[in-house]
Amino acid sequence: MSAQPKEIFLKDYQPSAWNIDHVDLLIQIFEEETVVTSNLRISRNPDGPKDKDLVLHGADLEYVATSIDGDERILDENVFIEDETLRVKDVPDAFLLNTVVRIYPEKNTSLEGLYKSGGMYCTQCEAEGFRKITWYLDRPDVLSIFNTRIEADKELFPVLLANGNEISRGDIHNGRHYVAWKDPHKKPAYLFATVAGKLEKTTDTFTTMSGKEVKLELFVEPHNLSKTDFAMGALKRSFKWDEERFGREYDLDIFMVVATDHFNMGAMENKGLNIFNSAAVLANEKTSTDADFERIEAIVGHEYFHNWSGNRVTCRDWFQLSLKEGFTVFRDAEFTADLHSRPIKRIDDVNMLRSAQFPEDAGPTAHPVRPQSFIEINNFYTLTIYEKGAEVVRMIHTLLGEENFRKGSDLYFDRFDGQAVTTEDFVACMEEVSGIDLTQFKLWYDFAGTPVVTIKDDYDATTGTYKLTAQQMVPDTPGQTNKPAFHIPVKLGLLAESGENLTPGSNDTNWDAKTGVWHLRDRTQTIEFTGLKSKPVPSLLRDFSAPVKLNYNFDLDQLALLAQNDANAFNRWDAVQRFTTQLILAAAEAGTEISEVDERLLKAYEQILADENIDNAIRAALLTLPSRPWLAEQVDSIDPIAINDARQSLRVAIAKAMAKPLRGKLNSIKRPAKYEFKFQDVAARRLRAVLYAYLALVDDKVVAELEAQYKDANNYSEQNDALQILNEVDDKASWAARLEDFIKEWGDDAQMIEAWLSLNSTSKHADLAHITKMLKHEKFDKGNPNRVRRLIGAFAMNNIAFHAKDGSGYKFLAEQVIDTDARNPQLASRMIVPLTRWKRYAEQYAGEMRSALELIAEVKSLSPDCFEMVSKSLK
Ligand code: B3K
Ligand code: ZN
Repeated sequence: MSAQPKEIFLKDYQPSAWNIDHVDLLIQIFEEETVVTSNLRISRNPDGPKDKDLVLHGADLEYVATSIDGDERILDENVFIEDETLRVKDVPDAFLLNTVVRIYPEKNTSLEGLYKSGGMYCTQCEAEGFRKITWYLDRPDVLSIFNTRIEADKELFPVLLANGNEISRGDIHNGRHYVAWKDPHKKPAYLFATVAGKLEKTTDTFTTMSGKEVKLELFVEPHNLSKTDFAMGALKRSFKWDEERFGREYDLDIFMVVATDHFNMGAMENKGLNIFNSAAVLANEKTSTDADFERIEAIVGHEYFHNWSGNRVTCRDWFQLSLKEGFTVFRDAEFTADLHSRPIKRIDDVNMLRSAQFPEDAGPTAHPVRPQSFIEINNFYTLTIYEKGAEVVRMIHTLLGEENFRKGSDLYFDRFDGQAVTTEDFVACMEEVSGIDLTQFKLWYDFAGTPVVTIKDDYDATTGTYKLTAQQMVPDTPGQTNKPAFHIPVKLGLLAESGENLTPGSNDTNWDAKTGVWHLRDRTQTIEFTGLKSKPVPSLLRDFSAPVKLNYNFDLDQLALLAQNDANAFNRWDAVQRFTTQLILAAAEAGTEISEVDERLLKAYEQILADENIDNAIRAALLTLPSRPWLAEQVDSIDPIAINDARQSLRVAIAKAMAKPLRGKLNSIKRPAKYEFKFQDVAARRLRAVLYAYLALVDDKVVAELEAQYKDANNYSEQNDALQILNEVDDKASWAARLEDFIKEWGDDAQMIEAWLSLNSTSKHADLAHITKMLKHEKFDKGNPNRVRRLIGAFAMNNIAFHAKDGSGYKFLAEQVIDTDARNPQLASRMIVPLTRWKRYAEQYAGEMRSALELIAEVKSLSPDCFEMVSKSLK
């Protein structure tokens, strides 16, 4: 491995010695290079350390010139470059710094800074990409006013964009032109953006709550114009929702979105100029699934909501990343829940949390929601920062209630508008408006690991009292042991043996009767409920009121009762999950197949199919077995093949036992004649897909029916449902033929190529030989992160072939990581994730995974990104 990169610590934070009061940027794009001229008005920060020198960040910049207050300076002992910085010695307290650099966006494969995606130029500056554009104080607590002028060839790049409002444009010599932009809002450099391209746009307007008309513009490459309507609608819904639910109004005359094919993540909230991965914004019914529409709506909302939670109020330093990300994920989750279905959104989110965040929190890269150190900040855009961070905000919401939470967020936005702040500042506002002491609660920010809450109960028939005793334990994580007790809100209810939902009564000071929340604050805590005629069944952690693993020794009778009667939709689902988890894990451990389904489960399923009081989406969720990663997370030593086989055997057994009612339900669902992305229709499609997936395992007619559905459906959602199931039950030859047809039909559509790559990598037929062959396919492009994720990433995350006992799958991934790292460290680093969990696997897998990690570790010029992941994993 290369020399150890530097670790940065939260405890070392110091304010900047310098402010940048104003930025003037001139970006001149030429065919093979770009020249960036920057004029920075700099002054001493009265609250900062008394440095004599100015030290600016810069990476991969070719030095051209520097001047201070108009005096040209050459590189000498007073102005010099060292370790990705430009140091200017002994500067005055206020001055104008001019620098000129040359950069090469065409060669920038890291997709960070200014780079070329196809024919267009675009930027990605979060977290530390601005330093690849010009010398700057590239840290989130330095906020400035930006003026940007871009110049480029007029024919090749008719559209030139930057943050804020356009102030002028015009032609210059040699067929070139310019556009100048001014952003009146102070912002950190990570929110800077610029775009140049031959783009077309869809436009619309939104009138804000104070009556201001905002122009909405969505820019795409011309062939994508037919895929912009949905995102535009989602954008308007976002504007409206943030006004209604959070009182937040948009603050510029124009809001622009640009779609680009090459992007390292989903999208970026640059002020007034969001840049989106095409996959996260372009959609129409011919090429997008319901899940795509859902995801796009959520991301469009998320980036827009950042305008307040992130842009107007930003982070003091990158350790506070969850201040904006956790809060904004909470906001987008509420947006989706308000628009569609609250319980379904909760179930979807908890599935993701348990399947991906819990494993992260139990692995070598586990870190607190507010980390105390990092090597490469790009490695910290994690499920913990985003999803667990959102859970922490959700718990604050639970503790305060909607009204006080809104008061707290109003106070936060008012008080810190235009500032860079900390999670402490956020929590302090919540405490101030509610009078609730969150001192203990704040431990959630500082300690990693998923808390385990173990609950035992005891019923006394003579007094009618029911006692619950909870014990909490936060497991050790790298660098953190012996953790204190957390404040954990456990929402609960009780059910009588008859299935009736009771109203629990208790005088306990930690019991909140209004919300049904039991506040755990001690390592061990007991509560007594009175007035119970018989022993109740507890419904624990309703709505997943805290991101914990909750253990209670449920027997299958209790779970069956909850599955059929719990008034809390989330817990009804969770009861079925717990029930099926018990069956699958018992079989996996014994190495047996499940051939008969427990009668109680069948009864519950039959009732679920018949129950008129639940919608089809809930029905679909109830009928879906726990994910393989979540099952794996619940065992001591993971055997992925055994878990997969046991889970599959239960699916087959259910299908056999219930073929008739499943078919009956399927036939009763009408397929709407016209595709619409609306909840009832989406729910019906979800249920049809779940039912078909079962029936395909036992009913010979299904293949023909699904083939017909694939051919005659007027929307890709139904086609994809058919494909996904056929992908599982097809023989190899039909599978290959179908994929061949697919790419012939859709080979010009980027989103469909991506879908096709996934179909290629997730089937049971997708062995290593197939994936290796696919790497050479003309539609695969290793420079495009979406394609890499859909082929290699999906293979490693979902495919059983990845876990071949000889370690060939792991070695393949290691080789791909090494190859990718040389171009795009951020992408490569993410690809390592499946290997990092090696210690959790049974011996024969763990050893091979470790060897694969060691292969990566041996590389001499490994990026800091991969170095951090690999060295933490091998520790
Ligand atoms: N803030 C960006 C993520 C930036 C990732 C940089 N490696 C998107 C988002 O969370 O909205
Ligand atoms: Zn975000």
